[in-house]
Amino acid sequence: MKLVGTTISHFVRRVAIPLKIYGINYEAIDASVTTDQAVIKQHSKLARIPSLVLDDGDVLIDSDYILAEIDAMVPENERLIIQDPSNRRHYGQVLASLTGAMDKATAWFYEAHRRPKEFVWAEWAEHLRLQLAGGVLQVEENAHIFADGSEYLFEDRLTHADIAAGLVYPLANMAAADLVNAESCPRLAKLALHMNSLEAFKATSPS
Ligand SMILES: N[C@@H](CCC(=O)N[C@@H](CS)C(=O)NCC(=O)O)C(=O)O
Repeated sequence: MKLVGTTISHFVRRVAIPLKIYGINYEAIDASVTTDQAVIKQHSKLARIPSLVLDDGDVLIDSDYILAEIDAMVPENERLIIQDPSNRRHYGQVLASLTGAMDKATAWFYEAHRRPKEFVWAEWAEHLRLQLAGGVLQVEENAHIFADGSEYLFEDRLTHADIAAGLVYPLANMAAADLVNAESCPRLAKLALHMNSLEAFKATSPS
């Protein structure tokens, strides 16, 4: 199995972290969308990362779908998902907010830092920055739905929602510290610290 994409990408780490936690071996192909397009396109003409090349040659794209396939490779009780169906809607909405914020982090980064300076549309960059912050703040504001006193968001167990929070909170805090910080987001700030101390987070850290 090969995971295509640099771990600078939070979407690639979203897949790499569960692979590590599940103990599924894979070869990391460290390809960047800015410098390694040819390598990325060999596996997916959509030219996005991550893609996961399975041993039978099938190529999976899109982190949500890749995670669904990876989850199916491990016993049900080990999957990093909620177990209680009554949490399905909240879990889905929290994940959608966090991965939506990840999308906005990528878009903001490209708009604000990748474009030649003379082409930067400052108002749009600011809009994207506020969307990134908004996705994270929206989850914090719904903290009342989370398991009381637990270090995790749902069911006192590690899920993909905790992993997404651990990845996107630091990005939002970096891009929008005026809005997303330990004071405005105590629950997510603490969770992100915890997540980033996990071996699987450290092992996939780009730095
Ligand atoms: N929805 C996709 C988003 C992946 C994504 O945006 N990847 C970025 C890197 S962080 C990328 O490949 N960008 C290049 C492009 O979309 O052209 C997923 O969950 O995998």
